[in-house]
Amino acid sequence: MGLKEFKEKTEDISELIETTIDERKQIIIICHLDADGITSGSIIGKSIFKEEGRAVIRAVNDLGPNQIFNLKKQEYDFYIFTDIGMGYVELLDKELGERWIILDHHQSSEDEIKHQRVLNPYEFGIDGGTEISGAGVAYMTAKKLNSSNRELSALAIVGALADRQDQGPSRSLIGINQKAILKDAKYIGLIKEEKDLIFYGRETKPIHESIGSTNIPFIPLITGNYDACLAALVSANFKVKEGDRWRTISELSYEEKMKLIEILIPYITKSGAKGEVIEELFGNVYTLLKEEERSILRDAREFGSLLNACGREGKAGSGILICLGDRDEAYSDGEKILQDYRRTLMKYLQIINTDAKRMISGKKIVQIIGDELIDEKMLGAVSSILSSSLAFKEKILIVRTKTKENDLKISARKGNNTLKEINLGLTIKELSKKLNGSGGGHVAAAGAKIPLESYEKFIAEMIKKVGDEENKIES
Ligand SMILES: [Mn+2]
Repeated sequence: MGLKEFKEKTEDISELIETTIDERKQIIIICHLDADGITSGSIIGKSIFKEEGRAVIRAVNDLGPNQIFNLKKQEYDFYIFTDIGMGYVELLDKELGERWIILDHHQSSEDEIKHQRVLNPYEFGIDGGTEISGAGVAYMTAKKLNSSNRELSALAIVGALADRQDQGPSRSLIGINQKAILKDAKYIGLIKEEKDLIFYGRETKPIHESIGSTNIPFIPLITGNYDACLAALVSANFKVKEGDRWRTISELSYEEKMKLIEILIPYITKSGAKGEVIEELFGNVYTLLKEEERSILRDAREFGSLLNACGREGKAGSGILICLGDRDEAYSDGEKILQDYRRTLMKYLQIINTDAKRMISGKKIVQIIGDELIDEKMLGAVSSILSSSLAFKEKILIVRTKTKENDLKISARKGNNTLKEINLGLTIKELSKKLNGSGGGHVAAAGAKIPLESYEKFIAEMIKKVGDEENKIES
C-alpha cells in the first residue's frame, strides 16, 4: 500500500468528475474555509472550468447534518467536498445517493476512508497530517483530469504549508508534498526552494517589520511590536539602514543573519540554546516565481496567511478569486483583509504578553484567558501562533474566550513531540462531552465549546491527565 494505490484511486475519482463534466451537470464544490480548504476548492474549480464544466465554489466553516440538508435542497447535480466531509459519509450516501465525492486528508473510520467516493491518503497508509493536505489531494486529482493542471501545483504547496505540513528538517515538506507536488512545481518553474531566515517579507519589508510581523514562530515581546524589535536591533548596533533606505532580510550577509539570530535568542529561549533557535528561524522558504516581486503572494507561507485571513474574516470569496488568478480587485481586498487581521492578532498578542492575569503557567499546562479580548473566531489562530513559541514547546496550551452566548470556547495545542501519550483531540472530545459541551480535533490541535461554569472541572481533569500538580486553578 502506498503512493501507487493512492494514484490508482485518484484516477477512478477523476474519471467520476470527468463524466459529470461531460454530462453537463451543475457541480458545487464545498470546501473548508481555511487556506488549505480554499486552495483545494479552487484547484478543483479551476480544473473543472478548464474542461468547460459548470461549477460553483463555496467555502464553509463546518459541515453538519443541517448544512447537508440545505445543500440537498439547492438541487445541484453533483457535490464535491474538499478538505472537509469526513464523518458524514453515511449521511451523504443517504441524502445525495451517488452524486457526491470527498477529497480530504482528515483521519476517519476505516469504513469512511475506504468508501469508493472518498479519496483519502490514510486509506493507503499515507499520513494526511504531514505528507499531503486537502489541497494536495485535490491537486493529484486535477492532474489526472488534465496533465496541464500541473500549473496548479503551487497552490497545493500553499495549502500544505498553511496546514503546517512543513514537518521535515528545517521546516521542509515531506512525503507526496515533496516527492510529487513540489517536484512538479519546481519542474515547471513555479517555485524556488531555498534556505533562509523564514521571516515574512524577506525581500520587501524593513528588517524590524519583517521580524515583527512574522507570527510563526511567535517571539514574546517582539512579535507584533515593531518598535521593540527596532530598539533591540539598534541597541545591538545592527545596521538597519543603507543611507535613508531600510534594508531587508534578503540583502543581509550570512554573518549578519547569524548576528540577527544572536540578538533574538534572549527573547526566544531562556536557556540560550542557539542551535534550537537557528532550527526554528532558519528553514526552507518557498518563493512563487510567477508572482510579482513585491507581492505578498510571492512567499508561499504568506500567501497561505492571506487566504486564512480571508476565510476567518468571512471573505473566503476574495481568497477563492485570488486562487483562480485575480490580481486586481480581489488581491487588493485580500491585502487589506490580511493587514487588519494581523493588526487584530498583534493587539491580542501584545495584551496577552503584558497582562499577567491573562496567563496562568503550570509545569505542563499553560492557560491563556482571552475573555472580553479575543474574538471567538480568532481563537484558533491565536492558539496556533502562541503554541509556535519555543517557550511553550514542551507544554499543552489552552486558550479560552467567552462566546456571545456566554459559553466558553477553548482551543488547545501541544508540541508534536511532547506528552506523546496524550491525544488532545480524543481527550477533549471525551472531556467536553462529559461537561455538556462538544469538541474534538487532531492529536496536537483541538477545540471545544463548554458551559462557562464547567471550566474549573475541565482544567482539573486536564491537570489530572498530565499529572501537572503545580497548575493552580483560577477562574
Ligand atoms: Mn486541511
